[in-house]
Amino acid sequence: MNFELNENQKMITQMVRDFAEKEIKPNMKKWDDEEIFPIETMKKMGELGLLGIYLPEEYGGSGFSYLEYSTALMELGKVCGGIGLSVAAHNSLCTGHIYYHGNEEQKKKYLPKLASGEFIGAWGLTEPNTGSDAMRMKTVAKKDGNHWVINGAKNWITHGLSGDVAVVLVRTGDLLDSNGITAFIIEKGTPGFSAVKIGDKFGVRASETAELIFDNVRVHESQVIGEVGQGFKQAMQILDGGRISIAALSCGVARGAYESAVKYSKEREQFGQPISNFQAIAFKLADMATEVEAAELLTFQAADLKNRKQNLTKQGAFAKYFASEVAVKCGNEAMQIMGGYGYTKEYPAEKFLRDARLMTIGEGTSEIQKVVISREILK
Ligand code: COS
Repeated sequence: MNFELNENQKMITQMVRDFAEKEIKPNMKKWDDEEIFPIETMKKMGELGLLGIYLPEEYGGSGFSYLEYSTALMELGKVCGGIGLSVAAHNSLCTGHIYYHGNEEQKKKYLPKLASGEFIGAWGLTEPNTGSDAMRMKTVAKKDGNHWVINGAKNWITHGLSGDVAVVLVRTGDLLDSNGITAFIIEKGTPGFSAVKIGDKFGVRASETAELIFDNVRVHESQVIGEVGQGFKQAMQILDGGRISIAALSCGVARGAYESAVKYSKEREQFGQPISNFQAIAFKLADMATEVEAAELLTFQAADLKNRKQNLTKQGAFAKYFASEVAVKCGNEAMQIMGGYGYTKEYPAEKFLRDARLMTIGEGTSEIQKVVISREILK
């Protein structure tokens, strides 16, 4: 066991930090205020290799592992949870689904474009009436010759509007049949396939969210990922990996909030001294520091299991559940330490708190993580 960052992780930390300083920090207030998804910034992250970070070089990727991927998200989360969420969803969900379950032809066709940022990826599982209960989805595909015809809708889809390609989970069998759901690759511009932006979000406002609509969308059978009927199980595996990315992002948000609280408490004076001198504040910082460190260790443990192709259902849920709750706690405590200033947009605490709140909801709520964990430990 080695708890040091490896050389690649150190290099990525510096690279993402430099990029964030130059490209994200100067613009992120505008993106957040106006709910702008900065697609050009995404493309630049593609040029840096952040959009295919764990893909092998043969598919245009950077050839790193989940440790480096997690490190990049931790660094992005310290700056902007919205940008981090877009990078996480692009890599883990759409790109990951094609990489782990697609055939060679699909991988060669889509992965280099997703890795370079030429294509932005979206992934659709959730529907307006099925969130945690994903299996009960209603979007349906019927076979018609060598095509499938899809009807229905998907909700809360990151990059639903700007995505050039989407992986979508659709019912092809009976309701509640775990072998009755299939994954399809659908390209933007396919007739009948449209999207509507979902606005007015509380946090992660620089990340685009939309509803996808399917109105007799004809998709060739060559766009099916893996076997017909295996989509639900593929999606569960993809979420196992995706939860590592949300955990990593949560660690970044938590650390960002913690570091801003440390800085503020050393500068802010009350009763004739910096407020960090008071145990009421110092103990809050001690709790935050301990929990951020524990969240990072859980995240790297899950990433290491993923790298070694071990089952990580339980550890991915541990990491996602714990890290996301720590992010909310750190955002909240940072705001408390900053008092009235923390309650304004001039100080960073409120954005960390708003961004953190999504982490306990997206890719499975904290309650769903506890369902997954309890099922695993009681098996
Ligand atoms: N990896 C591989 N297969 C898995 C799996 C995993 N992690 N989890 C479940 N499966 C398989 C099961 O083994 C089962 O297979 P069989 O029917 O052949 O036995 C099948 O999938 C159905 O699983 P299960 O019976 O557990 O399904 P449930 O309907 O009870 O749902 C939960 C399980 C609640 C865990 C699932 O619906 C879930 O994760 N919901 C949250 C969805 C979510 O995170 N949405 C957010 C998306 S935002 S991007």
